[in-house]
Amino acid sequence: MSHDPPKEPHGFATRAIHAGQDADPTTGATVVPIYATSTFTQEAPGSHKGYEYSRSGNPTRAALETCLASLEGAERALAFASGLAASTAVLSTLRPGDELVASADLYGGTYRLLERVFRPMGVVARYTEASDPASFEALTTPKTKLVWIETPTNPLLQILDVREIARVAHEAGAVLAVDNTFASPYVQRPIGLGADLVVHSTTKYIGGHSDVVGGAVMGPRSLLEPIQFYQNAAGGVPGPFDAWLTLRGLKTLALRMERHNANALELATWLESRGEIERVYYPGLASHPGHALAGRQMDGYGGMISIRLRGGGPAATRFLKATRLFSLAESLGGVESLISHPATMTHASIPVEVRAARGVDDGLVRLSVGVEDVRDLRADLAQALERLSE
Ligand code: P1T
Repeated sequence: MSHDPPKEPHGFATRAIHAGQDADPTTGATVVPIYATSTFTQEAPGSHKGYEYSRSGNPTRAALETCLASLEGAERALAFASGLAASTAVLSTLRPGDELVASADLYGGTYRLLERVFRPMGVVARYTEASDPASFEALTTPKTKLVWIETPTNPLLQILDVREIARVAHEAGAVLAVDNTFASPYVQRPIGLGADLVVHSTTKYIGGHSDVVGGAVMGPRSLLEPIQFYQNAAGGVPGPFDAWLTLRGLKTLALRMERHNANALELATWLESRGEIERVYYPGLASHPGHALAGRQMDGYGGMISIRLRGGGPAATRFLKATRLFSLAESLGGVESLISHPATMTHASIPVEVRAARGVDDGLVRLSVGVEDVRDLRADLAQALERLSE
C-alpha cells in the first residue's frame, strides 16, 4: 500500500507538516497560531472573515481539521473534544429504531457509550465475536444503518477486513465507520479501502505525546454535513490550545510511527520466545491469524501488543507492578511506553461475562510500545518477567 492517494502532490510526511498550515495570513507566523478567542469581530452583521464564534469554527481547529482530512485521504475532517465525543457525533446520526452492527472486541468506553447512552435511546447494537465479514452479514437487518469496527481491535489486536466489511455494509444499505485509533493514518487509511467514515481518538498516536485529549471524524462532505451540524449544535469541540497541541504532535507522526512499528515488532518477536508468556497478540507475527490481511491493508503493524501470561491473573498483577520504563497507565500511542490491564482499566465497563470468553480477563496485559531505545524496553520487560519467579 502507498501512504499517498494518487491525487496528492505531496507525500504523507510532507502533508503532516504542511497541509492546512500555510503561513498566517495576517502576521506571517510560520507556525499556525493558537487563536485564543471565543468570538470574531464582524464588519457588519453577517459580514466576516469566515469565523463568527469558536464553537462553530476556529482557525487553529480548522488547520488541524484540514491536516487530518489530508492524512486520511478524506474530503473533510471534524475535530472534537475527545475520541468519545467524535464517536458520539457519528452515533448521533442514528434514530430510535435504527440498528448498528459492531465487532465485539472494541474499546470499553465505546461499548459503554453504545449500551448505556444509545441503547436507552432506542439505538440497538448487535455484536459479532468473530472477525470475518460473513459474521457481520449475519447480523445485518433492514434496520441496520451503521457498521462500526476497530482494526486492529482494542485490546486483542484482531485484524478485520475493511474492504469486505465495507462491501457487507453497503449491501445492507449501511455506512461503515472505522475507528482507526490503533493504527493511525500513517499505518492504515480505511477510506482508501472502502470505509465511509473514520473515527480517531487523537489523544493517541495523532497527538502522540500523552498531553492532550481529542477526537476526530473524517469522511466525504455529504456524510459529514449532519455530523458538523451536531458538532456545532451539541458543542463538544476542542479548544484552540488543544487543537494546536494535537497539530504540533501530528507533524512528527510519520517519524514516530516508523519507530513504534519497529520497536513493537522487535519486542513482540522476543516476547514470543519467552517461556513465561502463553500468547502474544501482535499482527506483525506470522503466528497471528490476521497477519496476511494486515500485510495487505496496513503499512507496518503498529505499536500495540497484548500478551497472556502463563501464570494468569496473579502473574499479570506482579508483572504490571514490576516494569519501570513501561508506566502502568491507561491510554496509548504516546512517545513513552505504557502498560495496562484491560480487565480492570480500559475495559472494566464491559461486563466480565461479555468479555472474558474472548480472553479479555485478568491474565491479559496490554503494552503500548513507545519510541524509546528498544534495548532499554526489552531489558525492562526482561527484568519484570524474571521477577515473576522470585
Ligand atoms: O479517550 P478518548 O479520546 O475519548 O478516546 C476514546 C477511544 C476511542 N477509540 C479507541 C480505539 C480507544 O482506544 C479510545 C480510548 N482508549 C483508551 C483510553 C485506552 O487506553 O484504550
